[in-house]
Amino acid sequence: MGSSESKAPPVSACQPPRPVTPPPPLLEQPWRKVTEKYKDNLEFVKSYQPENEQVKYLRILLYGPVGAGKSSFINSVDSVLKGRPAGPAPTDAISGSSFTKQYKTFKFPKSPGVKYSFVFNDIMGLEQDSDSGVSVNDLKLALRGHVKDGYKFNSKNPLMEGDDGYNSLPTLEDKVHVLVGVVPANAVSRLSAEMVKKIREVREAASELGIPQMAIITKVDDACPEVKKDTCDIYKSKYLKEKVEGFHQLLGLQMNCIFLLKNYNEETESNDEMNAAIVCALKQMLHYGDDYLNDLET
Ligand SMILES: Nc1nc2c(ncn2[C@@H]2O[C@H](COP(=O)(O)OP(=O)(O)OP(=O)(O)O)[C@@H](O)[C@H]2O)c(=O)[nH]1
Ligand SMILES: [Mg+2]
Repeated sequence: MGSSESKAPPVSACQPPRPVTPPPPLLEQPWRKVTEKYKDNLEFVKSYQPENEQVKYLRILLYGPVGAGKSSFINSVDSVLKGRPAGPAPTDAISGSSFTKQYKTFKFPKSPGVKYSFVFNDIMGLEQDSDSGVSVNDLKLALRGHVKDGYKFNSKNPLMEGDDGYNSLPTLEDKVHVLVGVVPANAVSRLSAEMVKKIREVREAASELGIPQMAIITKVDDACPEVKKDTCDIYKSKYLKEKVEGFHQLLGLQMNCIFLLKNYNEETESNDEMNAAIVCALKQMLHYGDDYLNDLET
């Protein structure tokens, strides 16, 4: 018996390698707290009025790659304000080129005949080729308020002074007060060099005009299975935090100007966790835009 025991191979040699436990995909605490401030943030957004009396509406321009969720974000804002899914901006799941073709201002109804004091401009998506999608030139004109509402973009013929869609005498209200880049989470590390160049060019033009800039990272549900299961974990996801850091490094935007969210697309009911992330981003847009408008006055 003793000999059979002594011949037994060392225990460690018989055991299969111990499986390595992968690190948990979620942080214990969210790195940005959005849910507990939701009601206050919503109240702020709903009661917002520009301090600068030269403008009735603060203007936010969305831009970004085709299919990023720009129009969907406008619908998400409307959904939060109405407390139910809503969709004033048409969206599309399958078109290879930009579904949005026109420059359009979206206002949001507050009560009969009254609108909230901020508007969004939806725009054609950016594409990597130079002659498709919205041209960087048109985006620069939009920043300065030269693009008339309803203008239909033509990728091959950018807008020129003298064209019907050209507003030669823009007021402060026609100009953009906050510029917001929209990029899906899964696309952050896959943006082509051409796309990054276009985004940088637009950012530089906005910086020259002193226009504040932010970004929203959409489709967090597509990028992170834990978030797909439970939307309240957006700011706990390590993977999504890496996306924010990656975007910060790629384009130089400060981390506190980059927001994660899921747009309303498949929901039939309002969702407070989704709303909290959307409103947190929107509140910041209003703060930055308001600071910009106030700085013009001083
Ligand atoms: N899963 C998921 N789908 C989204 C989200 N946001 C937008 N989508 C979907 O993505 C598709 C494109 O969204 P759009 O809002 O049309 O994108 P866009 O940036 O306006 O695109 P263009 O107008 O073509 O430039 C639609 O099918 C949306 O329903 C999101 O947060 N999560
Ligand atoms: Mg669109």
